[in-house]
Amino acid sequence: MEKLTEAEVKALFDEIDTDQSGEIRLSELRDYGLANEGTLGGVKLADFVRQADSDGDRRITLAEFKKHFA
Ligand SMILES: [Ca+2]
Ligand SMILES: [Ca+2]
Repeated sequence: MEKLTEAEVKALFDEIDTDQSGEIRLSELRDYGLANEGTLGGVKLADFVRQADSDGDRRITLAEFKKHFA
């Protein structure tokens, strides 16, 4: 996966977190994926959630999101 800067990761997070709740839900990822061929950085959305959601609550916080791209 290509390296993103911290600012780019934050911008991407904000782009996906359309209700600005501070966490990304699968439904938000789906909406984002519909416009982006169902993948994020070349990773399938369902796989992305499994990988990025380190505490398993099915929501991706900015911290988890950053960790994933770090
Ligand atoms: Ca959200
Ligand atoms: Ca989580």
